[in-house]
Amino acid sequence: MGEAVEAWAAAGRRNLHGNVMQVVQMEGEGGVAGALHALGLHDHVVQMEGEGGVAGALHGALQAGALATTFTCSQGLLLMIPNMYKIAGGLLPCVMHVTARTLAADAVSMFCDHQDVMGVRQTGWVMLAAADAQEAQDLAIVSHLASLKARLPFLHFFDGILTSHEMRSVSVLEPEAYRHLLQDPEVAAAIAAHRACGLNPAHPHQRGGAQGADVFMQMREAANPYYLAAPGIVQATMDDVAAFTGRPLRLFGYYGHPQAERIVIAMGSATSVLQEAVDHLNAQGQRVGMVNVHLFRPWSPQHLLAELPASVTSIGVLDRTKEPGGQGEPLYLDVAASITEDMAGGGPMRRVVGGRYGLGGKAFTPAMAVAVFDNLAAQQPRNHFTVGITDDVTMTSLPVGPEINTLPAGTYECLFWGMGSDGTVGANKEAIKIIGEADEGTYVQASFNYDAHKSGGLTVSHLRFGPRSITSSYAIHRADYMGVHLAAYLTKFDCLSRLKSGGVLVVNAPWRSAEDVAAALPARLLRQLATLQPRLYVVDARRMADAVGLGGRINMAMQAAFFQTSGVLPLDKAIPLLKQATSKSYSRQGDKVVAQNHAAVDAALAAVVNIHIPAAWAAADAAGFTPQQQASLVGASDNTAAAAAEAAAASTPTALAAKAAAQRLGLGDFYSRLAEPMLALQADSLPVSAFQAGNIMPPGTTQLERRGTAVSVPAWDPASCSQCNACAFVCPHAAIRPVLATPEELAGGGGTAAAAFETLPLRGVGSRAAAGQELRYRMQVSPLDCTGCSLCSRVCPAGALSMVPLADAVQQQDTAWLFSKTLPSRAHLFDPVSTRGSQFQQPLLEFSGACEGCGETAYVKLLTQMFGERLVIANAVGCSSVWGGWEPSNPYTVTPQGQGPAWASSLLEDNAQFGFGIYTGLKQRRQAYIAVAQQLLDGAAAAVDETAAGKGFGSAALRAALQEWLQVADNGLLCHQAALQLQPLLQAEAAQPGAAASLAALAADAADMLEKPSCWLVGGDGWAYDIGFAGLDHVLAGSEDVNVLVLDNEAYSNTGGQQSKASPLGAVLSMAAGGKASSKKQLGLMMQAAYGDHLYVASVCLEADHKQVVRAFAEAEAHKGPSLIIAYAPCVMHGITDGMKCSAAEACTAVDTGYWPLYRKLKGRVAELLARENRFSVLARRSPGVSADLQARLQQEVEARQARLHLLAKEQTQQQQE
Ligand SMILES: Cc1ncc(C[n+]2csc(CCOP(=O)(O)OP(=O)(O)O)c2C)c(N)n1
Ligand code: SF4
Ligand code: SF4
Repeated sequence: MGEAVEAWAAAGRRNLHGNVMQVVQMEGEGGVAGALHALGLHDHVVQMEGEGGVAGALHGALQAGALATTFTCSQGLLLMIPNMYKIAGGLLPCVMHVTARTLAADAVSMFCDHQDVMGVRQTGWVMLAAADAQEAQDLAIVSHLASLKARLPFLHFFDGILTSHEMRSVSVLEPEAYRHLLQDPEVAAAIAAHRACGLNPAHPHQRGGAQGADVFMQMREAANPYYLAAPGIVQATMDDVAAFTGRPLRLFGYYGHPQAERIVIAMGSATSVLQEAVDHLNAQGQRVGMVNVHLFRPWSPQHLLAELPASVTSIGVLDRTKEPGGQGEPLYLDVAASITEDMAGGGPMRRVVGGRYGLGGKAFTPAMAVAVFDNLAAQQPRNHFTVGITDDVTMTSLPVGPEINTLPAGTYECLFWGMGSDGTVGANKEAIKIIGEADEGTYVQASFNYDAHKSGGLTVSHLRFGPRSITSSYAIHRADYMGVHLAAYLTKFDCLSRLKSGGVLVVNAPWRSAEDVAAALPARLLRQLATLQPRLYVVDARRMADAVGLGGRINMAMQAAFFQTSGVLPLDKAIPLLKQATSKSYSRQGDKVVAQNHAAVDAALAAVVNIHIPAAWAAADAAGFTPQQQASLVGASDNTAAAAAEAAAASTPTALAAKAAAQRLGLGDFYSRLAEPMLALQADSLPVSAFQAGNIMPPGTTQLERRGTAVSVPAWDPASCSQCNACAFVCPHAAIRPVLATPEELAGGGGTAAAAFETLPLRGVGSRAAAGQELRYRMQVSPLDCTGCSLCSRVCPAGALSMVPLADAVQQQDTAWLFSKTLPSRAHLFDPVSTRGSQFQQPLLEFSGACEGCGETAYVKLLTQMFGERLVIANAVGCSSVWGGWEPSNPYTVTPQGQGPAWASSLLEDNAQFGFGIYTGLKQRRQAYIAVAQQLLDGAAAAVDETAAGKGFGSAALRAALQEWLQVADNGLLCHQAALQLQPLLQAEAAQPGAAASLAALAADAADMLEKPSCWLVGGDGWAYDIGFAGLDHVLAGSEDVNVLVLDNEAYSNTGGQQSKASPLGAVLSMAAGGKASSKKQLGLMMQAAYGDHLYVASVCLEADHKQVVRAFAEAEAHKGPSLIIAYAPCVMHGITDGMKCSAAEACTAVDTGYWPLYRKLKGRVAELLARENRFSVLARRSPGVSADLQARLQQEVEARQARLHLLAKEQTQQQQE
């Protein structure tokens, strides 16, 4: 919401008062207080460093007599709690708009429930809940007006994602109406009163002082009249607004049978589902109703009771939140108390039960709503129930029947299965706008789901339209139209079960005939098609997109196919509208891109193939696979009969490969219990017993995904390869690795490997193993784990990698990959602190869900290669926590000995403190261990352990090893070697009969305590520069041995690319739509200047200088004190003209031109870099003058910074020489 306001400002849109908003970024509440005004009385949009800062600024602005508003949700809302109390305590009117979302608990989730707003219900803010986008508009207006009249702050909330991200036809109130409402004398007087209370030296007063026990309580109670008056003020304001909108609003909106016996009470988008269920049940002759709670605080029992039909005997309350251990959830408790008090006062006997639904975005459907009404009809309705899951542990769940159709008649439903970054979601947003705007009488609705893979993952778009208003806030179950934008999804997911019989099915595939389809799809799908008899169309959108130069962006071709085959609009009307919309949305990227998209539309229209479904498919072979597929499946695993049987039973080749991997890794239970259903989108039906409370994920589970999403994968040419390992170094997904084998191992590969396993004699270090054995070298890709970004082939200095279609490579290369996994590690032959040597170490971060070509992952992968066996990572929330740990995908894996990175994530704002806490905990435990070991060694065993009295402590060899370990216990690398010597001795002697208990105790903890942990605090620039900066600063100011890695992609990428203080001058980002006007914060320089030599600081760029980054990691790790490494991370948000495949070259230019400092000599000018990145070039196209000015300033800034860095480097060298 804030971004939208900022974008309006940048576009010059005027507010109600005729002013154009102006964006300013303030650092402190004092400055903001004078500047922040909202509701258009004055006109600034302010972005703070974090939500805690926003609340402080809001509070300050209000104290100054300004009108202010803000937007937030979830963790951000929690950060505001202290100031929310202050604002309410000061009776300061303002409005906060909240897209209600869940809070991080055992896991982080970005989806909807009311956990966040329920967490602030005690702060004294009035709380208004909107059920849908239309109500959100209407109640936003009510909130702003009523807040002034009531002299209380208002929190206006609606369901995050469900309502906030849904596209829906709404009736927008004209500015004239707003103006009229604002001119209401009562409102004008309230504004004047508020300003009169503002801090001003002309009429000074003091606010917010301290009080003692004698008066504090009375003062708190003195505010009661305001809360008592608020419900009446809100209702009156609702009536005023309704006079303009024609949509009446009530504090508690009753809907249903006038003589209802059973009613359900809820808030938010679920109420629209309840309405549909009410209509459905009343049409069957039942007598039911529902209450949509708009005013949640202050709670008004009178208004609730007044809304209920006298006939009501049974009430169900639905809460979208959970209060573990409570008597019930908040809404239930309020309703129950109101009804009980009413009954005590002589009101009718009514039974109230409550339950939970929809936590973390869990769907709430009409069938579930019916289940809640059915529960109320039971003799003994279940109380404290859940609905929407199967709770087979504490047995709370209500039984739910099959889904029912409660949609308005004439509604047409479309479901699109797209791949992240293929443009499907963007195209669908355009399509729904086109459909909605083409005919005034058409109502539209669209919502979008994404999986956790940043790119190449699944997107599902739900589009509905029809002649009546659509409020159904749940997924489409039976689509009239289905677009499958990646043919593999047909087999991977159960798409067809969501298609209506006789509906339209359009698939992006190279098929031309029914025979092609039959050869490509398993028999179970052919049978399903024969039963459903859809109108089947095929379009080879990928080929078309390639032909016009759009690569993987197949959206335009698929949109053209949609308009052509669905018949939703006459084609001669739809296509010009589509092209018009395309021109608008791609104009930012230049004429060439617009022309390419238009060409894709034309090509698709001419190439859609209609395929008749033969009735014979109904009897397709029950084994489930075509003969070709059976052959390829067997080849992909091994040649046993069991594998063949497995192949027949499994649903897809990748699923089969995943299952085999799970077995190999001992993750069979995790895979079948959780990962497999989750990856197949079947996890909604998993019962509670499938989960272990506390959420601990086993390592290495991304190996089970075998995603196979690359279009093309690298093919290795041994003849050209120089064995530099540069390709493996940059690969973001660890999908290409150097492999070493002896000729004997190759021969023992059973011929399976030999053919596909060409090798070279290993060059350089370690070419002969210790035993004098010859080693052979090979660069091996995992085709099913590669994302096809092609970075590896582009960085290869010898041109030894070329990209080839996945289909051509998969079978042979996957067999070779699986064989390579059976070879022993030879990592010890190489120095991990070298570019080449580091890549012979096992990457313990692999196959993450990061975007193709992501610049963040390779840094962390390198960390795991250098320190993985003793690595501990505290990860700030951001992209790196999403690609680093999204159930069931854990990309952090282990060595064959079971060691690997220990990873945990707390929040965005506290990662430095969290990591510091982990470090301190580990250090404290290890120091105690070291002290005991030292004591024992010093001959004090008797004092520590009476049973060991007089026996001495271990053998001389053990004591020598222990002594050696103690001497280096604080040095990560040396300690590793000493631990390798010590541990077996400890274990062996502790296992001897009669061994001292103290020795056994030392041996028992040895695995945990001998290695020196390498603690890294990892996160993005949003964390380090902004929201978590205070904590980071505190940790770096200390002397503890923690290492900080900032993955600096110069924006808040995970949330869509908002500007951070790391963003450069002139970049167009969200919250900087007019180009960022302030400079990048010089975090490294600041910290160095502040904390001097006790802090190790480096600025690195992995793509530009492999050696420097390896050295910086090693030096930081060895530094006895805090270290800070700021790492340049190219990101899809940079909009690199030719895509992320060019990100390595782009990063090199960034360094060469001095845009990104590595203490290197400058070459060229930054403009060279900027011209190729859309975040800069968009401004050059839109406002050339502004762009030129900002770019010139950026060049100057780069040069000045470089000069300072040179100076610093010089000073340091001089100091060292002295
Ligand atoms: C206190 C708080 N505010 C906002 C958010 C929402 N949020 C989640 S990730 C993220 C972006 C993090 O950006 P950055 O640290 O730069 O990492 P990146 O995603 O770019 O890797 C934001 C704003 C949050 N989780 N917590
Ligand atoms: S194409 Fe990309 S993901 Fe695949 S191996 Fe090369 S660098 Fe790795
Ligand atoms: S940092 Fe950028 S490229 Fe990497 S996962 Fe996030 S959005 Fe994608």
